[in-house]
Amino acid sequence: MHLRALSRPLRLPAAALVVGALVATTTAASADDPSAAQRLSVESVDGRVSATLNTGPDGTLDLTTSLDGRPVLQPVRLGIVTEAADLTTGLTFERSERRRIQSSYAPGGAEKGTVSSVMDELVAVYRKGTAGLTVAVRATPSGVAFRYTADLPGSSAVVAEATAFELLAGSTVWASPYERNYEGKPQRFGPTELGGNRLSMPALVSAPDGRWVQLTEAAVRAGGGPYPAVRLDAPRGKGQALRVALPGPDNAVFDESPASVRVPFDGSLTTPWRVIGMGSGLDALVESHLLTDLNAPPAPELTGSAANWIRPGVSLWPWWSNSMASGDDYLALHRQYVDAAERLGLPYVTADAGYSSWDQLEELADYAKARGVGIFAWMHRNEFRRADKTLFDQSEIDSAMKKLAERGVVGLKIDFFDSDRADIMRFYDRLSIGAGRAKLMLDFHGSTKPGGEQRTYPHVLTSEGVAGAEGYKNGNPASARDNVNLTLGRGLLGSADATPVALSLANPLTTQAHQLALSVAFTSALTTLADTPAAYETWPGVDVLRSLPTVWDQSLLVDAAPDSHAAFARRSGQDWYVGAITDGARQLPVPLDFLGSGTYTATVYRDGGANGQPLVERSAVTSADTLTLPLAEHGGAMVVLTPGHPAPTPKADRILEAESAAMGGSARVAPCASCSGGAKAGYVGYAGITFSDVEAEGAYTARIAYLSGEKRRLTVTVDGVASPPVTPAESGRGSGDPNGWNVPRTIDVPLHFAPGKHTIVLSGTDGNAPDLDRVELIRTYQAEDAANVLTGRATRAPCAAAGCSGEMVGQLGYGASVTFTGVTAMKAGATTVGIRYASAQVRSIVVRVNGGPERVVTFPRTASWDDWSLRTISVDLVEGLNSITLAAEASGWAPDIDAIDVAQ
Ligand SMILES: [Ca+2]
Ligand SMILES: [Ca+2]
Repeated sequence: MHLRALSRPLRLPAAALVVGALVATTTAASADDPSAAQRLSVESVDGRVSATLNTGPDGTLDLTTSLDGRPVLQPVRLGIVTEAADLTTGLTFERSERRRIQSSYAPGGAEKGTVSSVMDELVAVYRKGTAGLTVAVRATPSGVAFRYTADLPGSSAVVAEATAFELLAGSTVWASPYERNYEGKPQRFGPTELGGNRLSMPALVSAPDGRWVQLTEAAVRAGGGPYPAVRLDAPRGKGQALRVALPGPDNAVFDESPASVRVPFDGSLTTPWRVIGMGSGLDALVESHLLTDLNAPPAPELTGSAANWIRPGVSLWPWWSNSMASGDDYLALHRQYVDAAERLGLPYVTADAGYSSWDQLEELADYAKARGVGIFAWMHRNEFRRADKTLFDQSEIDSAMKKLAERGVVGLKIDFFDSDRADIMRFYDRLSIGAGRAKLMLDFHGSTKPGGEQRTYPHVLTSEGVAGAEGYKNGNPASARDNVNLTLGRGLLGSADATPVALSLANPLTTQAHQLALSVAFTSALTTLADTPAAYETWPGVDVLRSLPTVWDQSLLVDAAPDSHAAFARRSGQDWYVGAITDGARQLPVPLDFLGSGTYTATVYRDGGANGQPLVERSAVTSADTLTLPLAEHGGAMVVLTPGHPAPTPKADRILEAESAAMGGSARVAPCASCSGGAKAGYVGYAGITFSDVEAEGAYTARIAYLSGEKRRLTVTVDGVASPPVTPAESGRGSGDPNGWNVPRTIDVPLHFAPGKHTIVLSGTDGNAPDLDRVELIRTYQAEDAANVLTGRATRAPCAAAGCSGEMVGQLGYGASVTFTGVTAMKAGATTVGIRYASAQVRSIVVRVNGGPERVVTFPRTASWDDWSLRTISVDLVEGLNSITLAAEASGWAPDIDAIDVAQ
């Protein structure tokens, strides 16, 4: 149900309203006796929360609220001021009605399942001359919400809102100083410290008796209004009051039209909901669904099977850890991330600023789509603005969204809203509608806070409005304490694109386990990971990143206190994830009474591993157990609880750690928190580092993980024979960036080994080499190998082009095939196989492993028959020898094949 303005005599629908598969019911309205209208009360269904509208002798209005019979705030001053009428005083009661609104609904965002909601509503209509003010108040077990509707003849404008939350004496507040992009850090304001501050919502209030209040707003950027998002101002010397303030001229950065706090309307205007969340503990605020309760249900085309294109998930994101490449470098870098997303089983890559054109985005989207990866494309909000700098209307937005969807991207990250003005709230609404029509998911950046709009627009997976990892790039990173307060503040409003798990840091303010825990402590239906694939792929926490849920069936608070620590337990299916973060060191008990019956395996990622990396521990637990997590200062822990026992962790087994090599010349081992093993070799000069007695035979790709804040050449020598030197791209965030020495990237170098044991040296070519983390040896099997079996018209042919080695196998048509007979697996199980191919047309290959079932894999087009690319698939191998057959379909053609890479 979405309540419209109640400017006319009330006609409230009484019948059940079917919304998709979910049902909302509204009881018949009943009217109050006007003679008893100085005090109108409404109570929540469980009787714990009540709210009373009081009319003062001078026609002022206030709202008293209570939890369990005791107030959590002083009376809330009500009213709004319009140009035509001051609706804060001189109001006379006209009529009221009340009803119960019950619904079961899908909450959207990072929450799945069904929420049951019961809200008891009181609607009171007041008059002042020809003007009307309607106040709707809802009491729910999670707190109280209210909103205004102003009715005036003709056109007018709201110029101020009188709403003021007066706190109980002795209350403490946590809130961020107001910033248009909501990237402030929450601060603590003691009882005498509030005056003179301008704060962002939400404000978290600790009442002197230990109960908790959350002050925020709901249904701001979806429907209604248009009305601005608001902040809370604490007047000087007025005790502890937080007054709702409309955004001022400093918010007029967007469409560059004249700045004003005016909120114009014609006839009738309904504000967003003002929300007073309440709880005897912080857990009640964590478990509340009050914000989504107050939003409208989605349109039918955004529900059920019609909405199966809305797919929450994890995204890899090059922007944070790389200097943004442009042109071909941009494409090459993003292709690497797509390949890594495919290897890690992650659904998305976020392509941030730096692409040269929408054509390039389309090329990337094509490349990604063929690998089962979706692209979120960054867009400046000005893409949706006319040449005269006014905002697109709905049809212009619909048209732009359609064109973007045709480029093959799955979603947009729209940036730089930087305004809370009413027209911008309506702009968010239009963008959400347009994206829904084009089947594009959204991520709002530089944005206002959410207020439960995820229910109306489930395809808006996340929004920023939070001090995330980008603070490390702009020199203002969030501390451990900031993160604690953010997860208990902004985090409770819904999906927050905080871009967690930042590892490649010269001066981290938190531990790596803390960074990992942020991926659970914050929720985000699109979870964008900050760091590089090279940092993650051999990191002790990689397994949890591979399978990280981004939507949750249930969320509980384990324990928390602002400024100190916060621990959340979230359920996905039968699995539970605990994310705990802390400022000071502590032993945190986690009673596991939320678990189901039977034994679970607890995998704990905690502080205390070598070189700052997380320590991983496994144990069998039941719901009767309590885990005690040792959290370091600025630390944290993640616990994954799965029924039964997990399979052993698959691991690439041919990894040569640089820190285990013999150090030559000036080379020496250095700690590196985002490197495998937590260490690297630095100061690698001409003498290099040497790996001895490496058993290998045949062709390999050496995937070398390196770190380098500047361009340096590297030579790889096998048994005294040097390969051509390579020049890896700089790692880090710009040329000469000192952080480049903490950001691992990889480069592939082909190597060939005769039978036996070998000596491999990595050294500087003409000075020092990059710092070296590791070498992963990936076995390469050439298609043209004499041991392979070719059938039909398949033919070996030379391939001189770059990216192809030796010969290739072509003419794969009409069932012709090449069978790689000697593929050796060190262990059984799912294995990543890369197929090096060229195909100027989109073609398919029929893949068969060990004579088993056929699987048809489509290969994207390459630029020409001399342009070679890699397509990665996962196949099940047996331990020892395997055969892999790549065949053309019976009546079609397959790409030319150079070789396959087997990553074990
Ligand atoms: Ca290493
Ligand atoms: Ca070849």
